[in-house]
Amino acid sequence: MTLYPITMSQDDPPEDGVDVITRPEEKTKKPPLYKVLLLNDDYTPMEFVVHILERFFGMNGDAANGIMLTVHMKGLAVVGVYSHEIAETKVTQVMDYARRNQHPLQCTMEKE
Ligand code: TYC
Repeated sequence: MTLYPITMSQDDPPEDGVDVITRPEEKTKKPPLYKVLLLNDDYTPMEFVVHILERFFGMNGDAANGIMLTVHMKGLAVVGVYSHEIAETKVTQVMDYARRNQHPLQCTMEKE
């Protein structure tokens, strides 16, 4: 009697009697996501932060104002969740834009 590995179909005989059993999770692992965080400071003008959120995170004025106030009151907020590459680009764009405009605004990312 032939015993088949559990991942193989009974219609499909093993080629040399050996097969690797892979759990479904290992075959279909999703790429990790990253939160982009905006941090509060005492100097960056509120209107500038609202502008950043509209320009780089596609928010409308009301959403941008609400998130800016959350950062102002709580110290930080998540402003978006992206793949590693997109999150890194957003952080760089915000940091460069703030620096060019001489504001100390800080933006970071962390794995979700
Ligand atoms: N705390 C700033 C002020 O009072 C406003 C501010 C909001 C700064 C959000 C940074 O990410 C920030 N002018």
